[in-house]
Amino acid sequence: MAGLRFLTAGESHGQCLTAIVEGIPAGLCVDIEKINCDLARRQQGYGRGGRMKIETDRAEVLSGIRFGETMGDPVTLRIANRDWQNWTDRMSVFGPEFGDKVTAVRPGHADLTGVLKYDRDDARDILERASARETAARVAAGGLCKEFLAACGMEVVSHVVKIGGITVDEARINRETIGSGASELNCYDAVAEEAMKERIREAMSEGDTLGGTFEVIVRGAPLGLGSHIQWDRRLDGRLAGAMMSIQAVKGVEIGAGFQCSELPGSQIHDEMFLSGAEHVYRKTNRAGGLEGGMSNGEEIVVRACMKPIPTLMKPLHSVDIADGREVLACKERSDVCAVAAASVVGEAMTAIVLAEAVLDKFGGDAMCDLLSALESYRARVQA
Ligand code: EPS
Repeated sequence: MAGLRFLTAGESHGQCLTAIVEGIPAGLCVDIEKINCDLARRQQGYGRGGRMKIETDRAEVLSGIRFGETMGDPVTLRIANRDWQNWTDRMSVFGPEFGDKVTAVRPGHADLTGVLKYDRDDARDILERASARETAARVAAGGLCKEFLAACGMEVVSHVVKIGGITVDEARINRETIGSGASELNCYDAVAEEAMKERIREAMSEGDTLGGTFEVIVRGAPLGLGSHIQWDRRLDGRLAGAMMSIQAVKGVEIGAGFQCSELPGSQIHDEMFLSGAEHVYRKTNRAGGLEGGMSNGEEIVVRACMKPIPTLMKPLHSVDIADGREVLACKERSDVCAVAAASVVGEAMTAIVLAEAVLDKFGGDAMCDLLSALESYRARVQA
């Protein structure tokens, strides 16, 4: 039985999104405003569309927390869709069919494969759930996991490193400020951020969309989360899978990632040094904090690349599933660039995987048992 599991439910223009998180031990103090803060961060970002002006995402707790503390029960989190008010007829649960069908499927979206696989004649039945709106529920679940990790001395932050081909200059970034929330694009190189905004403005005026890359960093993880023993216990594999599950993500790297295929071993592996008699340290972190499928005590660094959103205001060539004609793809209100939002979702998915790994290693129905196991382990391995 998995130590932690979560499910989400809900359509983009349905009544609400719901997340159920099971496995958080009893006795965790939860600050709902921290979860709401992440939900607000997910809504931000230069280049987001009109929907974000309608919504003010906030999580409501329906189960699992009493007097501000978890009880060990599944925690149910609900986020209302304000836009539902404008969709009650088109998204009615039992009412008669209403509204135009979406039939001019979008290249790059779930539309075509979804309607064929699920035998639907309206791509709305697919796009409502495929929409990245679902990530609000993941961010709420991840926010809860972040609070659990914080109680264990861990922090998960992120930053955007590339948008539309414009890349940050690592030399201009003070890594300690990452996570301070001081940037509209969640980018900590102010010069690159301005150029990214300009690129987003250009794409918007051209009716186009832009992708990019974000990096998630875990601080304070003890060494030994995950295991080399079996493929499905490797933490790097679990992180990559979770990251790849985010809508529009097409590539994931850990540490030096794809650079590993270019440089010799002498320039990739992080050499080890001793401070004092026993403490091993490294001067570099090209492994991204993961060796042998286990955390090694350094910062865990995962990058994910997001493709440009497939809804273009200057639509691409496509087909109409209603009559089999070649047409231009449909236009739905959408974002020009959502990489900053995706970086917050990346934090959430990373937090969920890390929380699961902590629970696998230290067990725990009750926070006090888990924290004492963690403390004695940290003392033994000095991490
Ligand atoms: C999103 C809400 C959606 C989209 C976007 C993400 O709202 P709407 O469809 O009402 O404009 O803005 O979804 C997509 C990018 C997509 O491809 O579906 C959100 O809450 O993040």
